[in-house]
Amino acid sequence: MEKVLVIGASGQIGSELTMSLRNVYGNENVFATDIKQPPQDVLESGPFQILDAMNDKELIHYVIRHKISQVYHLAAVLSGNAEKIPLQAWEINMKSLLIILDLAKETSLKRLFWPSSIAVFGHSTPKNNTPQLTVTEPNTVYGISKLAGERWCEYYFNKYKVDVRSIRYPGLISYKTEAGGGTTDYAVEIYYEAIKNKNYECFLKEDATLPMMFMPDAIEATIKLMECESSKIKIRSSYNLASISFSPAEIATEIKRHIRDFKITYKPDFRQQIAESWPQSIDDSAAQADWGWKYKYGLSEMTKIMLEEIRKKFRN
Ligand code: AKB
Repeated sequence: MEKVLVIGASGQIGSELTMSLRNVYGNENVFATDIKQPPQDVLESGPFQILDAMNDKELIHYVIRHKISQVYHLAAVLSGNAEKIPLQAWEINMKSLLIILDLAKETSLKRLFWPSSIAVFGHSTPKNNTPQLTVTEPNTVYGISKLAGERWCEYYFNKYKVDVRSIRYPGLISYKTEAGGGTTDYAVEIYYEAIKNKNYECFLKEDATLPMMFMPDAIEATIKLMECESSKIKIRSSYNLASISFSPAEIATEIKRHIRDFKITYKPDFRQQIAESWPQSIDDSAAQADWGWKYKYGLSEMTKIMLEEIRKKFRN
């Protein structure tokens, strides 16, 4: 039986991924860690421990003690926050990855997942249908750390046979745990504000189109990639992954179909520059061909579910 560890289990991806992995592998076999408390369901359904991903000694003890066979390492400082604390963000994002890559090399860890991002691309990258292999000249700290991380993953695979797998996530949208410190976070905040106040002041311009994805699709892709036979994984840096692309104006129009008097205003801040450096849509044909990826949720299905679930949350 697999013993799975999720590092960063209290975050936006981690909290949902932990619950899905517990459904697959059994509650007692999925261990969750983070430096902050997780949502109630993660806490109550299986093992959780406060553990800092930067503490290599504690981490290695934990992995050996629980005979961990797979790790999902999700802890990171996202794009917006990283610009405020560049050197600290670099240190956290890089050191925690190198600790876990080296741990995988030294122990009997079978598989490792690490998330990359569309942030590896920059101004010189083709904006539409961005290819898997293209110019990568990111100019955010987060993007630089993700690109360097991709190179390290491929290096550990080639040199030490560490079975590491990765996805370049687009902006992720979910109702369960709010995102923190990203450029694409507006697409989560907008739903909460639409229900609470019927208006939203957006920190990006109305036409800032970005690649996005509903969390259930992202979780499915992640588990699918990790379950795939090793020989099928041809890319050991990180896979492009695509579903929907939209601008703040387009998501606002979709919300207005449900909340007629919803209003959006625009007050772009420093994150607009980050958004302008990222692609608008992604070519994920490699992920489709290698491990059969296909997304399910479009903007309208996602909006319906987001509004229903956030309403339920407020009622409770
Ligand atoms: C961010 O906005 O920083 C993240 C990402 C696209 O990686 N959501």
